[in-house]
Amino acid sequence: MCKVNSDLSTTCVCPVVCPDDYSPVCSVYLREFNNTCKLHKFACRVGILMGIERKEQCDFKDYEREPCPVSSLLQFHDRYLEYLRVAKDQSDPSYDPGFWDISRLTYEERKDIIEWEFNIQDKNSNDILDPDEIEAMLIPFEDCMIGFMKSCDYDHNPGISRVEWNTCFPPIVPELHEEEVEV
Ligand SMILES: [Ca+2]
Ligand SMILES: [Ca+2]
Repeated sequence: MCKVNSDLSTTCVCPVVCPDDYSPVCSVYLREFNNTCKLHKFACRVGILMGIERKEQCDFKDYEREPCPVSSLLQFHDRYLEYLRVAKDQSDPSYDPGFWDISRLTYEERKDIIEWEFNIQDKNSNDILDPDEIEAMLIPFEDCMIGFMKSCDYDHNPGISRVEWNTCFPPIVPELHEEEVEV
């Protein structure tokens, strides 16, 4: 549904109509959908990546984590970005966070924060967030975090690459120049 562009932004085409087939899927946020199309439609509409935990009903007793409530999910990405911005701010006295409203960060400011976190967490500098590095990043009592990390790892190569990480935080939308807008 989404593809990564050369500048690491993403272009998504959302399904408009889904079949009514009942072929349940359980998302990595432990939210169940009647079929895969409906999962993609929901994720695309709210502008997030959403991985599939398994192609059957969610059976919560199989998991040690709690489902991520939709209300938390919808604001998770901004909440996490805000958390990272505060961390970055505290680590670097010369860093000027500018506006405190996360929605007013520019594309470059968002990218700086996201890449800063990647560089810090990639302890062995292999340009991948390895499974043990990801484990260390999980915030306790944050029900949406595991789903978020699993959704980031969408290419099914172990770990989260820099490209995957950069696309975890939609909307990262570069300022469009008029000549780049397709009509
Ligand atoms: Ca690493
Ligand atoms: Ca991966």
